[in-house]
Amino acid sequence: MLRFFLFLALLLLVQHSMAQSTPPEPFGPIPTDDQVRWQRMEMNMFCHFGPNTFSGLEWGEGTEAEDMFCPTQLDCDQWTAVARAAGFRGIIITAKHHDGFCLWPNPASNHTVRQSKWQGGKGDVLRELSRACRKANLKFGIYISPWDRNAPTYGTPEYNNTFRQTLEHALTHYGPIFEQWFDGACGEGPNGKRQEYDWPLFNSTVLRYQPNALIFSDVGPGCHWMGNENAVNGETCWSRLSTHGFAPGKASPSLDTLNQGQRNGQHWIPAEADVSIRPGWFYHASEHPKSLHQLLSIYYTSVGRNALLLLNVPPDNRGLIPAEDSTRLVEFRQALNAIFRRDLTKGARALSPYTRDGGNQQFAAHHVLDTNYHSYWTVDDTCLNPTLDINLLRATTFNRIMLQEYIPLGQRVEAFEVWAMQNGIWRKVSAGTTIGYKRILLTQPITTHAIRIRLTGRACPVINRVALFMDNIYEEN
Ligand code: FUL
Repeated sequence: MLRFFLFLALLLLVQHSMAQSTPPEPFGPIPTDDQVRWQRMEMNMFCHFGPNTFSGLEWGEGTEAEDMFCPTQLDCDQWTAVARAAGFRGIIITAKHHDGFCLWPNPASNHTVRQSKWQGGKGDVLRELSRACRKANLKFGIYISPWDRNAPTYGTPEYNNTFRQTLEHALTHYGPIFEQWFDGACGEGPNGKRQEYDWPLFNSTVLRYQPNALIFSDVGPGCHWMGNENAVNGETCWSRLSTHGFAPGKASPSLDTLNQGQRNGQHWIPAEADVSIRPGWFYHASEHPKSLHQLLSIYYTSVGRNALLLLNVPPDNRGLIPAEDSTRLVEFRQALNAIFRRDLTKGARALSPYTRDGGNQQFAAHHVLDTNYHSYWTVDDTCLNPTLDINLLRATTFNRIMLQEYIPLGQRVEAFEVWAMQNGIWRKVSAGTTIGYKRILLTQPITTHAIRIRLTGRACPVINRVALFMDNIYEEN
């Protein structure tokens, strides 16, 4: 009998503590673990490299001789060193651009490095880069254009099968691929015809051989193009998108929709912002990298607005990243470090009268100040308009406010305001709609010893980070 009571008591205790610590249910579609990992990479490097690097074109004709591809000093370790110094987490290379030339000996094509004199036909850029990435602890991804101005079968149903073989080869010889980048462009091939792309076949091929890869296209399914090539994401940016009836390219949703995502979108498909450090995607001797100011602006309108930044840094005709680009990237990294290394909430206290389960420590406000990604502040399910106060250690001046939602539980916030205590009264200093994985707000310098954040959620908000920074480098025009 005693045992029975002990058991009952234990059961009640367990039940009680479980009820106390039940996290909110996810809201709407949620990211996969791969999508969360991907989003947390924040910045990746794109490399456009191929015959265009030597011809000066942006879109090769497909008729270029294979020997045109002849980098004299290719060194992928140099690329990865630059990527690491800049703080990128992965590299995506144009394994095949619209001209059809393959940077690896693709058996499904006769227009590859194997047919060139480069390294006696034994060269393989994907082999070199995938190895260099592994060595440097960077993730490796590939861009393979379905549009092919060289493939003789392009414009016929047979081409879809050739393209499947192309994917199959690239996806099975170079280790894990974190992202497969699909361009929606669908122009004419050598016979003047356009191709009807078999997207279900392409996507299923990728996922068959690389189940952890995110597929990028205008409509995902892993991540989606955000509607422009300037990396200016919508200030409202949902990571949800409905894609039924749409396809990459001409059949994609409107640019506005791509730019802002959809409040009621049916799938979790976060935004990726691709932009080039130079005017063109490929290297051209006459072009030069963007200024530090432009790169910081890009950072704020992409990473700062719930998108991942894919910054293109084209290697030159030697096969190296030019010094002016690597210098600019190091400046960029130094600037980001200078701005974001010092979180001005250090030593602050975070408080909320709304904390879940009557103030359960597991969900307490102080979790927004720690850097543990998986700890967060949240409130009762019925509380859709909570507030959170951050009492700073002393009067502090900042001009950047960073907010992060804990996206494994979905994107929940649809409006927020930030208030600052000044001369004894609360003044509204910033406001917006969505937060998502990360939102960075730009303000004039604000001096205060307390801020209050008001949130409106579609479901109870779940916030894992609030931070304040002072940026003395970038000034908005
Ligand atoms: C576009 C392509 O047409 C450009 O050449 C470039 O590759 C860019 C990233 O995507 O659609």
